[in-house]
Amino acid sequence: MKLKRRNFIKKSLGAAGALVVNDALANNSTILPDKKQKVMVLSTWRHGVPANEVAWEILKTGGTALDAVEQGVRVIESDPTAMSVGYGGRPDRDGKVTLDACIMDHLGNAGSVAYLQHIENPVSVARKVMETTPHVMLVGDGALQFALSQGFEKKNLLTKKAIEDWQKWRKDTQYTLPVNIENHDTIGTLALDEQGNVSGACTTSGMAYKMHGRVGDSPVIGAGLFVDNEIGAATATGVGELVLKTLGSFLIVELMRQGQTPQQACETAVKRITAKYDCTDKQVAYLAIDKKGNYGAAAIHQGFNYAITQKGQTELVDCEVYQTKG
Ligand code: SD4
Repeated sequence: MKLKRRNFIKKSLGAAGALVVNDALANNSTILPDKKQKVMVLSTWRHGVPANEVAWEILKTGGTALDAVEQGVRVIESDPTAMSVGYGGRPDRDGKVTLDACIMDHLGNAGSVAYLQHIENPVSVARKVMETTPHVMLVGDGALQFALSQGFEKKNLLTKKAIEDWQKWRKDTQYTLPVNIENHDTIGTLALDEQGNVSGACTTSGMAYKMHGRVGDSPVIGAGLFVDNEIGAATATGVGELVLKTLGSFLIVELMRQGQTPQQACETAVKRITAKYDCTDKQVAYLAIDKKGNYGAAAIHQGFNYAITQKGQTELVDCEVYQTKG
């Protein structure tokens, strides 16, 4: 990767910078033959590791990128220790867990839910929206009613730990709105399957302690996620308002269409934000993949990492390119 662009800083990593999390599959007979070498899956943040491992189980047996991204992120949605996604996600400032998610396939189909409460796996509701309705996006009570009609079960998503943290937050901050580098960890997952098709999914409980009714970038096609099977795909994490105002994932795919590499396109999209907005305490990070299996990542600030799985091996990688304001 070319990393030395003006205003961008390369964090020096060395060989130890990438943590090899699981190389078990690389050492056995399931290793993929050459023609399938570009099969891969990438996910944002550390919880991308278990998500990728589930996605890989699907990809390695010839499954679709669409199934892989859905099943991968579901694991994180259902994990109460992942406190920015699905069950156990941090609530809004009024104590309600409201979820945003979307999914997009290689045919350009898209489905999305926003401000959805009481459903553990919003990504699967988004997929149902995509596959069984003429619409792209359902929100709030309508999304919940639709989910229930499709057989999803209602569940209390607010865990004891999330309640305790929220109560502490209310006491400490006196209900002021927090927007900072620390309070988000959305999962965005992009996969390239054996057929050479790209799909993506993005799911979140949104910014912790957001205003009730707030929807971020994650369920908005083109903002939190965009897939164009001719080109590639991109996903976003961080302060959704900044991603929404620049339509970051769509921008990245369009930049790749114009010839930028995934890495260059992610950097351009980050610069588009920092050129216009004060990002002193606000993080946004992008992850992108192209049809050939090239990928890239860039962030405003240090601290973003992502998981990549190829040939059965998963690595957690610190994003090497970030931009301080300027
Ligand atoms: C949001 N983009 O709701 C989401 C939060 C996030 O990593 O990305 N967290 O604004």
